Amino acid sequence: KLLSLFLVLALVSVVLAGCGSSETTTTTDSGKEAPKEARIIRAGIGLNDKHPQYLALLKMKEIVEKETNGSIKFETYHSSQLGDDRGMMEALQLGTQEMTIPSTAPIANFVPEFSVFDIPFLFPSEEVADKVLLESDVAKELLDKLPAQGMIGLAYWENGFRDLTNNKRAVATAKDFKDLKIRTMENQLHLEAFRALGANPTPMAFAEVFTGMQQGTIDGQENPVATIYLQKFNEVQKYLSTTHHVYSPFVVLLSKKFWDESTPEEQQILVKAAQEAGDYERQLVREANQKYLEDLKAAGMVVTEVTPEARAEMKAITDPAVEKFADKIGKDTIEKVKAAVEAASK
Ligand code: TK8
Repeated sequence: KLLSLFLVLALVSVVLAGCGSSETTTTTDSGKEAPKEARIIRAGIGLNDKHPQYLALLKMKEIVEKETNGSIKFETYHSSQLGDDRGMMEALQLGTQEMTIPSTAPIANFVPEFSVFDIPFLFPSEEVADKVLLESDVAKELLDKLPAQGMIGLAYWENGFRDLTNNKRAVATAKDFKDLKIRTMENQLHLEAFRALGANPTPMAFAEVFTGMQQGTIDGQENPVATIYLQKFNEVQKYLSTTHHVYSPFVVLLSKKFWDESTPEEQQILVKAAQEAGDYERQLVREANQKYLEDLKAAGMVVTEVTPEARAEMKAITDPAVEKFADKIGKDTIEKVKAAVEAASK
């Protein structure tokens, strides 16, 4: 009896197993319901997870994962966990990382034309920057130079107007830059402009800036207010000047390898998601740049409002230094961007 019960059980389990496997076969044969392996975008940025750039990256992740029904998934990394701007862009070229969102300044090491945005006091306002970056042909033409470097520019986002902080003195006018050891991004034009102002600039990866200021190897740095506040630079910096010397755009960069492996439909979703998340990012970053200036004052920073006259003097000093880069950037690009700025300013 026991033996027959055992045989019946064995038979039942064989039949059940058979059913199971035939079901699996059906699904695979139809080729539809079988879950496709998702392709992963590893997205890395230098800023921390409090910054609007990271919040917008999460929004982009949400849009893309939803719109592609999970055929593309994101892994997001902040605070230079995947490396500094240059390292991440090189990883995009190699195809060992899929996305990063640097300022245009370090992109100029790959596509020199991008240095046009490093020209001090180029943009008079965020509204003008929007018109130039989101609507002009030249902004689009610049993105079109990226594929030759193994990268795709999906959209412009905003870092914002850069302000100066330091530990030595209140900087109100050009003469106050004298001998200040200022960290700049890795960008030749920025170095030259700060030298022209009499400062002693040095390029450094973003992740090292806080420690550099804490230990006194540098006196200061320059970044938009949102970054200064959210990275807690005020804990190691006393003076802030609203120089607004450069407006930094961000560019959402994708590796060309990942782009080429994507379907036209996925490519369209990626571009649209980057633009949509970009609108959100601009809104957040503008609110942050406004709000946190007061918070920095409340936290004890000495804030010096730089006058339009003082800015004009700084511009007059940096203009000739910048002129040396005209050939590298391309006179054509400079003229087109300046014309777009003028048209947008009307
Ligand atoms: C972070 C950078 C940063 C930039 C800088 O990766 O390096 O100062 O302004 O925000 O993009």
